[in-house]
Amino acid sequence: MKSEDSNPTAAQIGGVIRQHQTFLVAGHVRPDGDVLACQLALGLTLQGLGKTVEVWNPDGMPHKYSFLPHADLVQRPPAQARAFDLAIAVDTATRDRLGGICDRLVSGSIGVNIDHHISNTRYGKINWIETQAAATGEMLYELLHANQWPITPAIASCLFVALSTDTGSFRYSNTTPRTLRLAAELVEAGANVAELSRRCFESYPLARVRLLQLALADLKLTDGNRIGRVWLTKEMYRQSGALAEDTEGLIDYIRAIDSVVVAIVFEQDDNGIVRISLRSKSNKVSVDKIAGQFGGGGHMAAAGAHIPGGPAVVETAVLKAVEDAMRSAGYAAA
Ligand SMILES: [Mn+2]
Repeated sequence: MKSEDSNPTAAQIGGVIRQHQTFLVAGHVRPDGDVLACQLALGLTLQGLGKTVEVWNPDGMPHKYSFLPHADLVQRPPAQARAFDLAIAVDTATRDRLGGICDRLVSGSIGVNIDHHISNTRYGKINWIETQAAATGEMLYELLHANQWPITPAIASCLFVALSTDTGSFRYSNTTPRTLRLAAELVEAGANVAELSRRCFESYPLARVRLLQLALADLKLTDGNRIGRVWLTKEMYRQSGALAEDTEGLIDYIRAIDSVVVAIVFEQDDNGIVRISLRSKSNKVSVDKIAGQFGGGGHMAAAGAHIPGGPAVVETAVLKAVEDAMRSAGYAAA
């Protein structure tokens, strides 16, 4: 794997952008606050530079984030392939996570890959990967700042949401002095902390709470209450009326139990695949490594994977991997 020493500078990325006129900004499936806010912030920046830009997300703009400025810029990819001078992916660890966007590009490829995931596969022609960044939003701030491109109130609001959502409102261990300084600058540039925080963290549809209610009714704690896990089943979705997009952050309710070190959410999809999300509260237990054993990845403290197999078999295998990681980290068997 190439080291981050081979990263281009923000100024170099700016130079590449200046050379082109038509752009695609791409982001990952099951979008979160960071990816959507970054797609919009970059889209608005490119528009401000007089470029022609389209912003595609495989799942479109979820209702949850439709409060973001110029949210309607985010579109689902069209049926027909399109040509752009440059396609830029943000916050997306693998080409697969682009959900087929590359198939809708005449070039078939991503020109610039901007991301902070440790598991990024460097699938772009140019790869700018900073795993120390709390959010891809931090990198976009650097891009704008280094190239003296304006941070309008709309862009500041987007970047604030990117930082805020990927740090759990500046609570997770990825929050650095730099993250907090950037947040302060974004507030100076026009981001409204109270309003944006309310939209991100205190504005959920009732169906999500109903889904949470059903999931938590079946919460299981093992390994001395240090491993917490729930399933989100089709039946729970049906009963609650919740959508896939309503599940972002549900895992934090398990993570928040004081005894829990590793939290897991399991979910079965239609194609015999089990989707897992993992969170760790210990810097000795890297869930990125656990997810990696199943073909997934992410960050030390937050990761996921898509695993083929039946629910019981997958659950047993994942629990075993988590328990092994706990033992390696020095937690005695309970
Ligand atoms: Mn991110």
